[in-house]
Amino acid sequence: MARTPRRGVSLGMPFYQTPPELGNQYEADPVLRAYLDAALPPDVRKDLEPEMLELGALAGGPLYRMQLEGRNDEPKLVQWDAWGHRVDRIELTPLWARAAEIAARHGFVAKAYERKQGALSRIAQFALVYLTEPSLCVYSCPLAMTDGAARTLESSRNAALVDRALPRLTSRDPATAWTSGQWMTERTGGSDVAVCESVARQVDGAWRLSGTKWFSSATTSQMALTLARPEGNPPGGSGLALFYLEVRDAEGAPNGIRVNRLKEKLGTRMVPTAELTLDGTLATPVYGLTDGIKNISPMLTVTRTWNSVCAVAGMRRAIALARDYAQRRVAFGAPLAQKPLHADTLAGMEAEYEGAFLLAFRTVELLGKDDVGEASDDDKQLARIATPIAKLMTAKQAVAVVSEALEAFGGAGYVEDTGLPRMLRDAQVLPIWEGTTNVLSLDLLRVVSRGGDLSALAREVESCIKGADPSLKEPAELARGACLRALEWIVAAKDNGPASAEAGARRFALTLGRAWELALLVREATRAKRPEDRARFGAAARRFARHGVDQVADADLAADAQLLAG
Ligand code: UCC
Repeated sequence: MARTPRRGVSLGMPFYQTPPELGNQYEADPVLRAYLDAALPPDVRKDLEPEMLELGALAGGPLYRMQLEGRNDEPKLVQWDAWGHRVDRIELTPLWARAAEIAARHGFVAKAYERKQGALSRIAQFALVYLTEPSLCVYSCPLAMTDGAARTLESSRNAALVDRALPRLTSRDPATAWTSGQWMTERTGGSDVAVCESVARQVDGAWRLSGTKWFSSATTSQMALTLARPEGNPPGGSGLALFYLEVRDAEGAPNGIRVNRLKEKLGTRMVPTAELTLDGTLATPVYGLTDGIKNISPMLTVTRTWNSVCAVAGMRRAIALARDYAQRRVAFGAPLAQKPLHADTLAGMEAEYEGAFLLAFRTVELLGKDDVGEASDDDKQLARIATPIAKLMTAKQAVAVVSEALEAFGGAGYVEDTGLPRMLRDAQVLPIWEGTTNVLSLDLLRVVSRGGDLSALAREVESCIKGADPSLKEPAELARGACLRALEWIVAAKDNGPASAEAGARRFALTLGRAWELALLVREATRAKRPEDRARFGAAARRFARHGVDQVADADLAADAQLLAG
């Protein structure tokens, strides 16, 4: 008869382990605290403290437990009611319902528009998001789109739409707060948006949309921004127009929208991602009847920034769990934390995360300045390239770091009811949605090919490494050298023709990204207020430098690529 082992009773080789735990996620985060100490004036910093402590406790306690308990919860699509009426109602999970309430009350979107901290408001906003998001199972998705829609409408100066939607998108009252969708992807694809097939027709003076939206995230939103081609417009992105629509009419009936099904996805399982048919959907043009892609770009800037912040938040959560577990798990006679190779592995993950954190929040700083019209010419140049670089860098780093964190748990990291595998599945979307690594590398190339100046980045790197401690000479020089070489490489590659620049675009973007992250680590090691923070950022800079920075040095690999890619 098989023996059932009781907890704590050893039967030969027991495989009982103590699960990892999280404490207050704000108190336990020296990187966030050191960054905020350096980036914010003391009065702003002090004002944020109580809310950070509150959310840190929530994220590491009740929300984390709720997330583990609701591990298998998923949204449900109810297409028909009992009496045969098509209702297309999506029921959300209890965690998402709680997330919506927390997000509204704490102003996860509103903070950026109340602008109480002026240009620093984005830092305040994203610090809260970063603290809480890892316990909310990607509720960041509707919030990111809501923030993106708010900014797009605000910059459109379309007074009627601003008056109607902005107060709702930025409401702190959960009963009245709206979220927004961003319906861009069609059956023709998600990257090459210009070939979108949806059509807009004017009927009795009102615009009506028809088409299929193939990946519509968080479809429970009250409104959406979407693209369609007004009848008679030419093909291509400039022939598309940006439209605003409300998902239901005043009586709650669908606005010519059918939810065909929810997607079966690898991760982000709490996000209801739907295939939609638009059939005579009433919509309003946001900014005229052309240039839809250009006009939706403020939305992309915001959602890509959310992606970067959520990527670093996910990395930190995975590292926090792995580090806690390393204190508890005894193997080969000692806790894993005391094993030199395990400690070395955790250190490598931490260095990548710290570099990623600083680049994500640098992007946030630049967005905040732009929001309030305080961006200098250099800030504007930097902001345009920071968004794609930070998004592509942090997303790739998140997948690598979270994967390594799962490995740090051994078999437990591969077992569903530990809650750990979900982190990797959710990380894997980060390099895909909102522009893949290659699409964002090409976006960086777009800036260069349209005459954009990248010299602000060389100045940024220079200012980060200025005054660095002699122990950081090597990483500082590495960051400067890699950045300059990449900027020289792109000039030469352009001269060699578009194929050469395109083939090396990812290596170019990654080099700038790694050089920028390294320079920011050096800056933080120099400017941090407390000696222990300076020491830790310095150690992170030295370790990060060893993971490789310059990838353009060997970028002329066209002939090899032909052989290898087939
Ligand atoms: O919707 C999705 C899921 C939502 C979930 C949200 C979650 C958020 C994160 C949550 C946190 C965890 S996923 C689908 C998202 N789709 C994309 O990201 C699209 C990816 N594709 C691209 O980005 C492509 O590069 C395209 C679509 C922009 C390429 O289109 P075109 O037509 O070939 O582009 P053009 O002709 O080069 O650009 C058209 C105009 C140009 O302006 P002008 O003509 O004045 O030069 C560009 O400079 O748009 C301008 N433009 C931009 N401006 C294009 N991209 C940008 C940009 N990024 N910033 C500023």
